[in-house]
Amino acid sequence: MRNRIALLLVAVSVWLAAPSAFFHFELLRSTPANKAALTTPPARLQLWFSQLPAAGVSHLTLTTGQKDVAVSKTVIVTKDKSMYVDPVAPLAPGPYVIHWRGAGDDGHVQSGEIAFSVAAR
Ligand SMILES: [Cu+2]
Repeated sequence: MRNRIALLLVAVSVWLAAPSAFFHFELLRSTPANKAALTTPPARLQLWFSQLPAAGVSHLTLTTGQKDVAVSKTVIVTKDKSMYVDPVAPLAPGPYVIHWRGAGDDGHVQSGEIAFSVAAR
């Protein structure tokens, strides 16, 4: 009986915790995809999310891993819950990291990284 109650409590707490975990603002996909090895420099870096990125807190930056790389201002696309930046100059061969930061409906700020590389031609 004790074990059954313990099991029930675990089940209930998992169920209660689930919505916040499942309905957070989260990254769904990106172009370039994470770990992509590109043969041509991307003209646009675009990320799609589970919720509309809130203006003000949501943005993208690009680095080589160490140094900042110049990109346009972050543009939020309402109709497909995405945001993007365009590199201001063609990206030289090498490794890159897109750093994203954003929040959706509940205001919890989330962040993450997408790594990709551009091959020498
Ligand atoms: Cu949340």
